[in-house]
Amino acid sequence: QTQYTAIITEVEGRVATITLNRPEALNALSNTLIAELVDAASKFDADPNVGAIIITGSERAFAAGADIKGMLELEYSDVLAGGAFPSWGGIEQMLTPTIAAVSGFALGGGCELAMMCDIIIAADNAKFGQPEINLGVIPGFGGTQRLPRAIGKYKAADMVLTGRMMGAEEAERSGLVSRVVPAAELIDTVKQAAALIASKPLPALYAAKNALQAAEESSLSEGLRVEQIAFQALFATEDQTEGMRAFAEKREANFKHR
Ligand code: CO8
Repeated sequence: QTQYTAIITEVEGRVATITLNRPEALNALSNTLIAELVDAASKFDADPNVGAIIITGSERAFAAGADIKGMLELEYSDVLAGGAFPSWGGIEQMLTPTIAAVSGFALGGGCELAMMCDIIIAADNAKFGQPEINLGVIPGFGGTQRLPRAIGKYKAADMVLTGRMMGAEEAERSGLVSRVVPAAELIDTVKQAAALIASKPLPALYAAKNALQAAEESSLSEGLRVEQIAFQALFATEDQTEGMRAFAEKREANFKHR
């Protein structure tokens, strides 16, 4: 088991949970935190015994953004060189389904991290925002691209240009979150959703996630082709045979995740 300093990891059944843990800075995304998160997430993604990954923070903050104190002294040449910020390591392209469980602040890089996940479940106290404009910068972890895709051009421009925060109710209405639940029920709800997902046949989960990603990245005809090829390929899996046979035999399927 790797020793992490800025995150806590836990596995229960087929569900892995990564908890951001820098309470002194409202889980600001330091380089160490990002590197540890990417390391843990990629290891879980590579593990066939993990069928869903939860990323969460504390009750007060999912993450209040990139670490502003760590960026204070940076100059253009430092940032341009590319070494100032760690890579997200393609975390959003992992095939294992990810759920962001958001309570409190999800600002800047925190909002962007939530948007790298497949599903966002928010507590009713959640606050989303891209406040970078107040710091003289703009979102740098995908916010200007993922937010308009999630909530449309006009809502996104309102958020990015004013830097204002959006509460959970507005976020749900706008399509930024999948569900809102009372804060006290957040973790239980997310664990139940993750366990339900993780119980599904893994090859189909991977294929579904890959096709959903294609919907964001490509034209309709290309996306439909990705879907078609994946749909056909699933007929080569044991879980497809088992899933359909179980239905016909009116019994519960016993998936092997292969
Ligand atoms: N970075 C570093 N420290 C932080 C951050 C942060 N983003 N957010 C909060 N903290 C620290 C505070 O400095 C404070 O520390 P201390 O007690 O030592 O002074 C502690 O956390 C608690 O925060 P507050 O006292 O401010 O708590 P409040 O409840 O008064 O306010 C807020 C909470 C509203 C969340 C407030 O802390 C805030 O506005 N935080 C900054 C939010 C922000 O601007 N985020 C965007 C950061 S920029 C970004 O994310 C860009 C990402 C892209 C990078 C591009 C790379 C290529």
